[in-house]
Amino acid sequence: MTPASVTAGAGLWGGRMLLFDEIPSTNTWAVEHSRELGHGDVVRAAAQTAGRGRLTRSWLTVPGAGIACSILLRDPSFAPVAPNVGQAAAVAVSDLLLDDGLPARVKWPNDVLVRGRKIAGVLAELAPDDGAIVLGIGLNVSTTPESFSAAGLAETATSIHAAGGTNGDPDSIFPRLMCALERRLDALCRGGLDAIRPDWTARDALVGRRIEVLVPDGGRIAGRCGGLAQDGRLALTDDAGTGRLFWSGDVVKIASPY
Ligand code: BT5
Repeated sequence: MTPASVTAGAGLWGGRMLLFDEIPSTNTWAVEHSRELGHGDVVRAAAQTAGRGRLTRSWLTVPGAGIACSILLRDPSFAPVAPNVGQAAAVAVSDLLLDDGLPARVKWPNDVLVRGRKIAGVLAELAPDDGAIVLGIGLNVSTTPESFSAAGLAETATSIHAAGGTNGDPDSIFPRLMCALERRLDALCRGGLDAIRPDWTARDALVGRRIEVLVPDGGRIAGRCGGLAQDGRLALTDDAGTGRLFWSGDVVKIASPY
């Protein structure tokens, strides 16, 4: 499988953009071909047939209606902030949406919501071959409510168009996403998570709310969300009053503020 086009300088920090018409998953391709990719190269596809979420979940990319891309990060300056690149990417996507007048919020670990519905997801992985980071972003641009319904996402997903944002198409929005991403990733490398955290907190869909966290062993822990900790973990005061921090998990229930 080879890209339909490769454009020098169109990636991040002068990297290349490799564009596919259709591919199973940009993250899978980038992980498998990481040795052929340089820092800032972007793998993008108009359609994904097997888009992936975290764990074994899937990501819907309707052909021509969304942005699906993966960015390769190889510069050593990313090593200390590797656990936080997904959070920087979620804030970058929310920058773009807020500029279009949409009330974008971020949800730990790295989702972007508009009015409680998911509009973008982020999947950061390590390429096992060479330790580079593959940062995947899926953003719904013109996906229709009918397409979400057909995928069982009628109640939980939205797109820029469905939420009443710009009429731009994925191709016109993509360069803006790249700019926002480059800016936030540069800030993360220079200043660590501290450079991102204030904006994350201002846009946090969870802080101060009663939430339930589904932890990797299958347990559920309920309590009041304390927001994003200094290292990127989720802070929670559980119902027994004990402070807890989570590196991974899923927030499965969000109630109104306490
Ligand atoms: C994510 O996982 O949200 C990460 C999504 C990353 C997608 C990008 S696209 C480019 C790159 N290549 C890939 O193959 N992946 C990345 P997670 O937090 O596990 O959420 C997955 C869940 O979101 C699914 O189980 C569905 O419930 C829901 N979902 C799937 N597709 C969606 C969509 N298009 N919009 C909103 N929600 C969706």
